[in-house]
Amino acid sequence: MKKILVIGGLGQIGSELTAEFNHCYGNNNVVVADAVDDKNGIVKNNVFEKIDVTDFNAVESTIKRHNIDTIINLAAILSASGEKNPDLAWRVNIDGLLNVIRLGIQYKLDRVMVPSSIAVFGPQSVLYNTPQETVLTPNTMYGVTKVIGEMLGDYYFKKHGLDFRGIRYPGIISHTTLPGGGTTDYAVEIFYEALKHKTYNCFLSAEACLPMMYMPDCVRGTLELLEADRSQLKRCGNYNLSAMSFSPEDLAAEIRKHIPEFTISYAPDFRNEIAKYWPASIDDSAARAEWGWKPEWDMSAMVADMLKEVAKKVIK
Ligand code: NAD
Ligand code: AKB
Repeated sequence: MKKILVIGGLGQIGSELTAEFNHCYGNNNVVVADAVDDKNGIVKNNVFEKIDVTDFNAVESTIKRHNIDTIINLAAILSASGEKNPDLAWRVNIDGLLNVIRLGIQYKLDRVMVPSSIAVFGPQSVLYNTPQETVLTPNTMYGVTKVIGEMLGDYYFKKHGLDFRGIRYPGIISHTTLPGGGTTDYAVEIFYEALKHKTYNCFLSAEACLPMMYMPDCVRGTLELLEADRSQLKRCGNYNLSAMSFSPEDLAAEIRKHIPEFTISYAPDFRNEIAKYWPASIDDSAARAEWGWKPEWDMSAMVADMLKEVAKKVIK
């Protein structure tokens, strides 16, 4: 890898992945692209390109202009936003992905990485210690696009040798950039509300247990898979990855260890229906065996760190 293009680089994961790529590969070798302007000044040390991933020519000219040999495509419409606008979710998550895949083949890119999600699972999947291989019948448009994305990656790897890689991320918790319209967003919002108002009204039910991961593990795992020797990998874009699992009431209890007066109430909305059919826990033995994955952050360490970091932003 010499020159990396991060599409969707202004988002929750892209903004932090770019910082790590800068550290590992040098900021001159990392180009950040997104469909929106960088109004919050996220990109400080990289070339920024405003492009829409659904615009084939724009992605192609960016690849050519910067001599790109690796693409990380993070541009996506997440689960809750996707249910509000399924057509847009299809366009960005599938048409955009196909642009990246076709250009990856045309320009013989070294590798292409596109995340999947626990949203690939659904009512017929095994929902505890969910295995790598199980029935995938998602009940959201987002989940549908993620299943198809995994299958397209596999297809183009086998037919055209495109080195396609991806992780089924769990809900990602972080404090740098806010999450972008998912079902697991509550697990970030709760910290801001706990510190600002000592109370939080949760859009999931108390017992909705989901797999989650703290951003430092997400960034490290992504880099590890990106760097892994292809000959060690038995699959492409669908690695299960696990770190911790908790419900809103578990998380609230952990926050109360730091803020004893914190209270939580529940007003489950349509996102609770999505969460109901996502796994409670994940079996990530394939990632552990094939590329050495091991999480470092558990819930109590994550909560302590989130409260410390979010406090710097909300308590002046
Ligand atoms: P996000 O919503 O925070 O960021 C996505 C970025 O893509 C945004 O900056 C947005 O402006 C950009 N974008 C949207 N449409 C675009 C388009 N047409 N062209 C170019 N850019 C466009 O999302 P994220 O949380 O950073 O997720 C990144 C990837 O990881 C996605 O594929 C998502 O499905 C996956 N994922 C995320 C999580 C999570 O909890 N954050 C969990 C599982 C999987
Ligand atoms: C979402 O909730 O949509 C994302 C995801 C788990 O894919 N955070």
